[in-house]
Amino acid sequence: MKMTLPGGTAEEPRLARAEIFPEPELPDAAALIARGRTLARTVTVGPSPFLAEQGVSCENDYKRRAMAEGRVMLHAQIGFRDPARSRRAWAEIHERTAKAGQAVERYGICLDFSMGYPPAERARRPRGTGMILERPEDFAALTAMAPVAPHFGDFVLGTPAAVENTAAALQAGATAIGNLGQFCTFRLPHWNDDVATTEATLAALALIAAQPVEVAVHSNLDDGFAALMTDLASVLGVVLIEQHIVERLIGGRIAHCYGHSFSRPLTRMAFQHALAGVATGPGTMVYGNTTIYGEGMGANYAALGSYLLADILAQRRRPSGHAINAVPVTEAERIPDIDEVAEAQRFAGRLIERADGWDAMLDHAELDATAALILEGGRRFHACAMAGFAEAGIDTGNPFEMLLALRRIGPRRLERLYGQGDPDADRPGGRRPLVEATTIGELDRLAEKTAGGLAARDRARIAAAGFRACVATSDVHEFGKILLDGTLRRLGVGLVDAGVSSDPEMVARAAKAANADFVAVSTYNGVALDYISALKRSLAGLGLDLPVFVGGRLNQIPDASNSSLPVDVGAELEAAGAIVCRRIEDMLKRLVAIAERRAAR
Ligand code: B12
Repeated sequence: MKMTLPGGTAEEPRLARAEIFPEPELPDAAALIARGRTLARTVTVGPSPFLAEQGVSCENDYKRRAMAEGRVMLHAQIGFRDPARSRRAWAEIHERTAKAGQAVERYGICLDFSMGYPPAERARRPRGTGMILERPEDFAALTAMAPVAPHFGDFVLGTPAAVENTAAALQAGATAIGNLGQFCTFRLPHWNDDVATTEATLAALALIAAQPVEVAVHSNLDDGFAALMTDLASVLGVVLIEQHIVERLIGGRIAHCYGHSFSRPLTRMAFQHALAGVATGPGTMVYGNTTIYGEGMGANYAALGSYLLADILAQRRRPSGHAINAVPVTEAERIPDIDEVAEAQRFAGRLIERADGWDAMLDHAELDATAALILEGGRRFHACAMAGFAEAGIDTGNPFEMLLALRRIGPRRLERLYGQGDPDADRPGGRRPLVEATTIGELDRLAEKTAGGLAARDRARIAAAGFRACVATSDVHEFGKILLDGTLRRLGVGLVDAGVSSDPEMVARAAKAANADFVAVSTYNGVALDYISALKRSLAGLGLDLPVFVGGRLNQIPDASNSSLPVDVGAELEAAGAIVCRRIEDMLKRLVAIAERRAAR
């Protein structure tokens, strides 16, 4: 097996410190750690019904007990804009699942992305569709509703408000706090100060590590690098790098989550086995494979059954402490309601019972060989990355530098540099993966199919028009854009990449600078209408009147909503002058028409 130490291919130049850290000086890591430790004298894990009822000091102790008993644990995700509704959900889901004999053990809380802004600034910042807890007491009011372990997963760590949010979560009795994966990839709208985000995150990590009880630092790999890497060995390499930062450099305990984008049962299970081989403590949860959900509820139940069965079998064979996560079948459309969450959990409970006997039908040799490949490749990836960082002059013993470097390098470049597959320019990640991570490959094949699905005459028209498209996303959801880019490229459309999580003004400027013919925005975080209105204003301000295509999840929570659920804003987007596309084919049809008009001129 080849070892590409310390990284770099013909296409990907090696790292250099000055390029990653252009600033003459970076904040002092030791001082930030000291800040977290000092805070830990007054901020500690508070009481919660879960800790009291289970008689444990932290969730990891409970998890270890369940692992020893061979029990598969359940995780549900909740978070409505309205905290009162979330409190009701906390109590009702527990009540209903307990009555059915399979109580949910833990809840993941979906805070809104606006919770990531410093508290004093939140009121004047944009909001998404998630939960907003105004005061620290609101965190504790939530966790007091039922004996279920609170997991504050999103928009706590990894944001400018990391210290305040971590303190509130700890005091509300949470002993699993995230999301380090988000730190690496998420950008809050109009927030450009990644040094301040890293400072807050490091201080919060130190606050967690200094707790007298074990508190897991949660990292969802799909929120971080896994979603955009093409090789599961690279993903495992990232696990080892994060372990190095949190455990060796800060003295905490990390717990990884995976699952959203792991669509093949074999590699889903193999990754779980490989992860179990390197983990130092229990995992948080294995997330539902939500990328295989579509609009049909019956089809989504089949998807739910397929990934849950793999997760149950993996936990039975190699208990890793990951609670399984039955995602309600309505999730592809909108934030699921309380009944739907409870129903999905009942499904999972029954499936655990029905999973008996399946293990005997598995090909363990294939499973173990795939896990070994991921494990071995991951270890080499880690070794190469550490050597490459050191060679570039990044201090691998300094957690601030390691965190900021990871964020600035990003998943694609990290994989091109240190991936262990052979370089292959025709592959999406620039390398032939050891064990393919399904999503990027699938998107590439789907782009081929979408472009190929267009009549030859229409393809020729689009190609002849010589279009230049300015493509961007409003938030972290990038798959729609990857599919769009791949489809347009195959149709001969020139691409102007206006980036991911790009503010409307940035997109308008990119369109102007590149003399684009149209703008295409993929948006998922429930800000579609505000975003498109701002983009149209910015374009007009630059004297541009370009077609603006928009697709993704086109909804928003109305200001006067009492249901706290988002509603579709397609009609309002049309009224604001955008071309609403439910599918990429809608856009292609319009492009053919525009090309025809151009040709006739
Ligand atoms: C994958 C995913 C993620 C991944 C994204 C990985 C990545 N790097 O891209 C991760 C795990 C990171 C993630 C994070 C979050 N997610 Co998410 N995610 C999804 C999921 C499962 C799939 C979306 C997707 O990418 N689909 C793949 C694309 C290719 O398919 P598609 O959506 O059907 O798109 C078609 C068309 O819409 C079109 N299209 C798309 N864009 C465009 C643009 C143009 C111009 C055109 C022409 C066409 C077009 O192309 C496709 C084929 O035709 C959806 C649920 C679902 N099943 O849809 C939730 C979902 C979008 N996420 C959601 C949320 C809330 C979040 C988080 C806020 C959760 C949290 N608390 O952390 C964060 C986002 C944080 C932020 N900064 O905004 C919500 C959005 C809620 C809403 N608006 O009502 C959803 C709907 C889940 C839910 N029901 O709660 N997510």
